[in-house]
Amino acid sequence: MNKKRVLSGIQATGKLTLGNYLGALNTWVKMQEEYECYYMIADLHTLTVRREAEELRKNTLNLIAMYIAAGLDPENNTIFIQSHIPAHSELSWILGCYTYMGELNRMTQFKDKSAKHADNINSGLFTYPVLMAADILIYNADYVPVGEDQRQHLELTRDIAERFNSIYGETFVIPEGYTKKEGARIMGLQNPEAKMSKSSTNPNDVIFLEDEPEVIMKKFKKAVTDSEGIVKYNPETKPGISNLMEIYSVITGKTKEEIEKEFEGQGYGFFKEAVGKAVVEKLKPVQEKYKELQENPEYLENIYRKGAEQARIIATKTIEDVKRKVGLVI
Ligand code: ATP
Ligand code: LTN
Repeated sequence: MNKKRVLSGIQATGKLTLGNYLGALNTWVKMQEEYECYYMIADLHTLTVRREAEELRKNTLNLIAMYIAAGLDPENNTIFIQSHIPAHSELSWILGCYTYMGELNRMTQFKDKSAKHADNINSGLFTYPVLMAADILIYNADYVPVGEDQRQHLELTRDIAERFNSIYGETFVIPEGYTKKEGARIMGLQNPEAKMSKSSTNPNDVIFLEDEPEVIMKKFKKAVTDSEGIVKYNPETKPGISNLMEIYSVITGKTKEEIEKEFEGQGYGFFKEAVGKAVVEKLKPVQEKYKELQENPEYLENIYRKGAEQARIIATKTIEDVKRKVGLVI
């Protein structure tokens, strides 16, 4: 049976958050049964913002450990590091010549990140989505599981692929985004109007997957709510409570209505504690496995070396096909 193919990645920019887990990793784990999956560490993308070299290397290894700790089976999935497959960068150059400045100018992530890093608006930040398109198209992925914030990049990827196909004939599979409604956009605990993000400056805004249970409980206790005192889902008027309900819903599998019923007549304090406990329980085995894996760098190296070998087979085929089509001598 021919399985559909999946590709996704996370930038090695630091400790993963509950947002990354519920919006991306958790979905990847579910997809591994049904699809042929390629999960990479997007290390080249991280260079768009200044990093310490040693820290980037450490983050990359830790991220591989976290992929596996979260439940990805390295025997059943191809886990690899983006920069180990130079064909991504080659394809990115070629696709950049089929992408318009106007299209890249519209990307909200570019606008956000250039506002945040006004002293370093480099061209990599601008062409970031082209490299992401190359990551996806080089494997002819059918599905790309990402959080809501990446959907615009995915639309652009489809446009680039369609443009290329219409000039040179069927070359790329047109990928589809795969975003679960639940968990696709987890908001900050202190500022529920903005997404929970690794690079947030307020640590109480973010649950890190490595946070100790007491820290997690404390952060939920401090989470911003409202003065109504009723556990009810309405992201417009009750963003804080609705976000906590979202988190609780993805973790327990309960619907919003079931949660409203469960906490009817209870105060926010009680509800926050329940959410905190559910998160702590869910993360416990992940944290234990993560610690164990961090102590075994050889095992991790084996995985990403083997992953690169597997990924290279498909990437090489695609890049050669593309080069031939555009007229490069190979
Ligand atoms: P940074 O703060 O460095 O921009 P980030 O936390 O946004 O990082 P990324 O590496 O950009 O994380 O994203 C990795 C994956 O996690 C992507 O699929 C993204 O859509 C998803 N993701 C990130 N933040 C959230 C969130 N708050 N809710 C749901 N999904 C998220
Ligand atoms: N831009 C993505 C990371 C990423 C990615 C990809 C995701 C790089 N290449 C290819 C899916 C497919 C982000 O999450 N910030």
